[in-house]
Amino acid sequence: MDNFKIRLARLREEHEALITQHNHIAGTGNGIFDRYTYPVLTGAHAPLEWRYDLNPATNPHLMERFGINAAFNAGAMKFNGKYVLAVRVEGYDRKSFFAIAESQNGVDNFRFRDYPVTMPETEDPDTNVYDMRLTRHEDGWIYGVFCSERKDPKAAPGDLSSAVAAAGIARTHDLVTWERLPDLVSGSQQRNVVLHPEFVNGMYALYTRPQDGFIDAGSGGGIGWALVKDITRAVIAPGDEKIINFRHYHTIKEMKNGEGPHPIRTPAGWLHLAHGVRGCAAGLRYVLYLYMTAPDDPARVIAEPGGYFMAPVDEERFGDVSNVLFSNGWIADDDGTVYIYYASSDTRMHVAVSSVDRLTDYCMNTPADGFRSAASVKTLHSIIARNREYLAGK
Ligand code: BGC
Ligand code: BMA
Repeated sequence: MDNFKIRLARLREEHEALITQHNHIAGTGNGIFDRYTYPVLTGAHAPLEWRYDLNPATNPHLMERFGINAAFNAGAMKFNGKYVLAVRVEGYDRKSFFAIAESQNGVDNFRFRDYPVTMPETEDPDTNVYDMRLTRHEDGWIYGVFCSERKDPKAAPGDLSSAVAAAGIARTHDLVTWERLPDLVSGSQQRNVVLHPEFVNGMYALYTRPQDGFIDAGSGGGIGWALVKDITRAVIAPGDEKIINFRHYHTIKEMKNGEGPHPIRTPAGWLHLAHGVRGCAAGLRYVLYLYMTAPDDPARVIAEPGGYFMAPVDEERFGDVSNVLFSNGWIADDDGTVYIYYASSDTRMHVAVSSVDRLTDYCMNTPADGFRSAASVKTLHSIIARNREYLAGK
């Protein structure tokens, strides 16, 4: 009993110290964004009430009864003045679910709500749900669009890993009670589907990522775009999905790409955050990149800086699925600050901070990918020559 009390007091103290740890900007940065030093959420941030039976009569050893493996790939929004994350929480059983965590300042003191989200199922229950994008739509609802994964009904006997990915759609007003709508119907599997916040030609607009198989994008050429009349029965007819941001040979998005959170409206156009994937001997490498589309046409690309915007560094490189940065949440604050919530290696959540001005400048003034080594050298030569000329004239 005494041992139980002593351990519980210690667990409480350690947990409280972890979630109240002050965060601060790390290093000098590259001028484009500033990373914060500590992860904003990890599996260890999950409340003790989730993980332990706290009654000494039924749990004399104060054992963990429900392990939380990771907290990652969170959707984000400002809600009632707070910075809110809809986190992909994953148990030791490899099932993920959504849980809301909130902070007053967006960079530390994120605290999970008492209960995770109860997401209603459709008549075809999801095996796993993950990577929710939050959109406050101009129709007045808050939407959560996420990946719903089910075992492939066509899998051969004994094949226990073939799966089918679809876009699950739910909506809420309070982030507590969710109404589940039918999954998106399109001609292919889908992951990384995102709802645009505004109506386009009176219709709902979706960023999609058509894929031939569960892992391979295959002939799905990149990030797609489709208009849907009725979000309560979202259907993309064959031929109505067009690719707006393409994959290319020998780039950071050679193998796959996908929209991150919904884009941010800026005076110069829509600012998009996406992920790009390439394959290498060590497996898939996921990095983040930005692109911009026209103010009056969110589907027309007007700028795309070459290469990645953020890639995993230091501790970010390691985790359950190493060498992965993934983001499906950012918040543009009223003062123009942008909080970029990104996960590293399918394990933990971090924040980096920038501004609408800085990210626009980055998109407009970073050289585009020239697709060849010689083109990169040419770009570098012109930067160096301009610098030498400027410095010599001072
Ligand atoms: C995992 C996702 C992953 C997907 C494709 C799913 O089973 O839960 O994290 O993105 O497979 O690899
Ligand atoms: C994907 C995503 C993420 C994950 C990544 C790396 O396909 O949808 O859930 O972060 O793989 O495992």
